[in-house]
Parts: sequence; C-alpha cells; structure tokens
Amino acid sequence: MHSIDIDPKTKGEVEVTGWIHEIRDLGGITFLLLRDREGITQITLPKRKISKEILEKVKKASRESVLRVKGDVQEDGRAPNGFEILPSSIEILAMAKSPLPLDPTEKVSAEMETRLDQRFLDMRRPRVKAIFMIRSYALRAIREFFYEKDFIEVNTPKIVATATEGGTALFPISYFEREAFLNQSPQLYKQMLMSSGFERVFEIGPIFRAEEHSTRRHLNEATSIDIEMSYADDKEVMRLLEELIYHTYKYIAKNASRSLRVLEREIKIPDIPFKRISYNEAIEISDLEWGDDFGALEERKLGESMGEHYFIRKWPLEIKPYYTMPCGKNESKSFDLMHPRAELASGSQRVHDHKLLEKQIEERGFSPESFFFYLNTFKYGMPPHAGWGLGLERLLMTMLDLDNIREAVMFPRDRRRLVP
Ligand code: AMO
Repeated sequence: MHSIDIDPKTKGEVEVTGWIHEIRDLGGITFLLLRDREGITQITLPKRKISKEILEKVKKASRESVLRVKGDVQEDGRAPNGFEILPSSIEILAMAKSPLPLDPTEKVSAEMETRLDQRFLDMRRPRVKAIFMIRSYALRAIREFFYEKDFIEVNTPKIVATATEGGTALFPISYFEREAFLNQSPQLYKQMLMSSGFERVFEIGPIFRAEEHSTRRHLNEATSIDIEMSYADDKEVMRLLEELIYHTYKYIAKNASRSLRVLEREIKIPDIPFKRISYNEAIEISDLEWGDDFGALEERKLGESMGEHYFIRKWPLEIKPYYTMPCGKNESKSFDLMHPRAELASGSQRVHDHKLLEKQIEERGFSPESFFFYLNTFKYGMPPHAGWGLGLERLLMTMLDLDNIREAVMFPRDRRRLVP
C-alpha cells in the first residue's frame, strides 16, 4: 500500500513499505517518517504503548533503511495525509550505510554534478521523482493522442550506416569488421515507412548527437518524438504538433497535479493555434543576415519578442536538410516550433520525387550511393508526406521551467558524463 492509498478513517491493520526519511526521538515519543514512491507516512511510536522489541529495532535502523511496517491507522490532522500508523510490527528489509553520499530529504543541498553522480539517491528526493512521474504522464498523453489519431507506433534501428541530418556530428561505433554509427534521427526510416504504406507512424526513441558543446539545452542522447504522415503537407503536421502540445499540457495539468504540487510548479496551458512567423520576419526581429541560422542570442531576442510558443516557417532551403520540400524562390516548406527558451521541434513537408531528392542530396555534397537503401524507396510509388521531430526533454524542460535539460533525464549523457 502507498501512503496516498490509505484513508485516515481506515479500520484495521495496514501495511506500508519504504525508506526512513527521518526519525525524530522526542523522549517519550518517536516519530518515524517513511517515504514511498507517492509520499510520506508518519509512524508514531509512543514509548508506553509500543513493544520494546519494536523500539529497539527503530533505534538500530539508520536513515534511508528500507522498512516494512504493519499497524493501525489513527486519524491525526497534524500528520502528512492526515493520519499516523501505530506499529504492531516493523521489519528492517535493508539497512542503509552511513553516512549517505547525498541527502534524499534535501535538507543539505547539492550541486548538479554531485546529484548526477549519486542519481539513484537523488531520484529518491520527492521533487526529483516528481519530474519523472510527470515525464511518464507526458509519454502516456503522447501515446494516447497518436493512437486516438490512428497512428501506428514503430521502432526503427539505432545502429545505422549513414548520417541522417548531415551537419550534426555522429558517434561512430565498431560493428564487426565495419564502422557504423548511432542514429541521429529516425528520419530516413520513418519516410521509408510511407512507401511501405503505413500512412501515419510515430516513434518515441533515442537520438544520438555528438555535439561537443555542453549547454543547458543539449544532450548527447535525447528522446525524440517523431512522426511521419502520408498525404499531408507542412501546414497539416504543424496543426497536429500544436494540438499534441496542447493535449499534453492539459493531460498533465489534470492527471499529474500531485506531482506538480510536489515540484511547486503550476503549468499554464498554452493557447492554440500558436503564432506563425516566417523566417524573413524572424531575422528582422533578431537582427540576422538572410541565410544564417539562429544562435542562442537570436533565439533569446525572438523569445522576448514572441513571449510564448511560436512557429518559424518558410526557411531558406539551403539551411534545411536535403529531404525538405522546396517552395517558391529559395524557400522551403519547413518549420521550427519554438518556445521562448528553446527550439522544441523541427519538421517539413518532404521531397517525395526521386529525381529531386537525388539532386538535393548531391547539392549538399553527399553521395547518392550511400543513400541507396533510402532513395530506392522513392522509385516505386512514394506518397507525398510530411512530419516532424519533437525533443521530449526540451518539452519537459520548458513546460516545468527546469533550469537544465539534464533535470529531465534520469541518467543524462553529456560531453563529460558516461556513468551512471
Ligand atoms: P532536429 O535535428 O531539429 O530535427 O531535432 C528535432 C528535435 O530534437 C530535439 N533535439 C535535442 N534535444 C536535446 N539535445 C540535443 N542535442 C538535441 N538535438 C535535437 C530538439 C529538436 O527540435 N529529422 C528532423 C526532424 C524532422 O524533420 O522530422 C530532426 O532530427 O527538440
């Protein structure tokens, strides 16, 4: 039983398990706070009423030891959740060593790096755990949304032979007698699935980016929510993206209110449709030359001017990947979804004509031969299609106003960190 499942008016014996959050010995009475996944239960031990054996055990138990406690519930407005347990038996399931390398009660604060070194203990902290409870709700909301919209969930390979996004650096790995890479994006595979006739696919999976810089918004292993949709254009998948963001915020506000309270966060459900500006408008606001991409400084300027979620549309073709559909003079059917703090997603309508795709691959200096497996699927009936990729950690970081993207990953991978 979890702390929150117990009603203060419960008659008869209950059983709770968890970690010793705190022990307060006030002489005649001892209070033991037991922490489980969902909250804290107060175990009250008045010396006159509790057996010597139990009192001895509690004395022996160190902080963060794991206990199983059985006892009667007694209503008490002062206790967490409005009740306490008077124990009839206490079992020490695992003793914790002292001193602890990190304080799970948060009475002693710790630097991010120390916290990540001791992440298993860090995640015992209710506020840290709340982030991952919310992350789980977000994944549920996203899956429900796509199933509701008739999408099929897929899994594509993460060990690949070629770059997907071009510019971004790859992690090479040794694959028997050959060199292979960790995939940067499911891009090529989700497009190939359009040729196979799945029409609407989504994937939630890892992407690997060998970016050398260490910032508050970059990870070397991130989770991407990717979609691809046949017979759709850029505008249609933009609408789908803003609907998904809206649905996820709403779902979390409704279903994860307890975790939000623990985290001391309120989330504001964004209004949709989001504002849409063109690349040309965006460079004017941020004082950038045509053809340049927005850096952190420009994104901040834009964010201050826009104030909330917004799309930047119609990027110059040359700064978007080869699979992007051109339109007009030097423009493309592409978009980025921005939050004032970070880019959340990018997407586009794709080139579905084999010849044009081959040409755009060549223009970027890549060899069509290394894309043979991909290009081939465009020769035998490839429907027009569009899609996007949305970073899950960026979504959580901006939704929950987290200082650092690492807060949204259990075991982050960055420039210096490969363990735990
Ligand atoms: P892009 O490279 O813009 O597009 O990535 C899509 C989204 O993934 C997230 N993201 C990251 N998050 C944290 N750390 C990183 N290093 C990182 N890199 C990317 C961001 C980003 O907006 N194939 C296209 C998508 C498509 O067109 O469908 C792509 O990968 O939130």
